[in-house]
Amino acid sequence: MRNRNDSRLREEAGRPRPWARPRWARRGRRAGGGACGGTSCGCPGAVGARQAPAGARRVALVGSPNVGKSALFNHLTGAYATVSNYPGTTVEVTRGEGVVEGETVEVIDTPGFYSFLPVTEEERVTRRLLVEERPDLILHVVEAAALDRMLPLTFQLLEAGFPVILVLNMMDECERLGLSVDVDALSARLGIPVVATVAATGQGVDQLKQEVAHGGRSLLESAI
Ligand SMILES: Nc1nc2c(ncn2[C@@H]2O[C@H](COP(=O)(O)OP(=O)(O)O)[C@@H](O)[C@H]2O)c(=O)[nH]1
Ligand SMILES: [Mg+2]
Repeated sequence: MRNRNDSRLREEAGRPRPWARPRWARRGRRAGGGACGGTSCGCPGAVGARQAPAGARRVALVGSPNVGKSALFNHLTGAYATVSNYPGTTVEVTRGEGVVEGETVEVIDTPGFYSFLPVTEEERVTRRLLVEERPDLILHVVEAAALDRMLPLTFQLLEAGFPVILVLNMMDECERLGLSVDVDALSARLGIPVVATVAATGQGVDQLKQEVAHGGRSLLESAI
């Protein structure tokens, strides 16, 4: 016997569902996407309700839009991620857990950020997150071929007192353009670890994990 609601269901199946989250936002089993974005309502997706392992270091991926932050986030984290609106905003922040040399760390994929003088809502959220949550380590992700344009933010992050690892992503594009970067010289000049990656293939991710495990302080500490 046919259900009398069949035709209505068929009609609705073809319509876009405004409440449906994109597939990438739904991966993992933990609840995500708190509708309120608040911290005190008990909504499982709210930022304040996330369950990071007690004492886990927070590692934030920071940088301009489209430099490969989310691609690196996927390499650094496992199958579980939580997507939620930052409190009081409609801007989404993704969090996950990664394991580096046996240590579980919380990894945060922040919205696109050009500088500490924010223009967009996304930038304002990232600045708030950096100020309020004070991540233990920043992975400043830049497009290797546009290093000169993106390096000023590295200095701003260092001036703000964050331990920083500079991630030169999209090295494949850099090479395709016939450009090369002396990673060791850059690292020595800046006094911070610099890691070259191709997030599209995972190249350099193991080295990045090693640097994260060492806290990004190796060169700074040896310089003191
Ligand atoms: N060729 C190349 N493309 C990359 C690399 N990393 C990321 N991408 C691509 O660059 C685009 C932006 O990446 P995404 O991770 O969304 O950047 P985000 O905005 O910083 O999070 C996507 O199409 C990625 O597939 C890389 O190392 N090489
Ligand atoms: Mg992204």
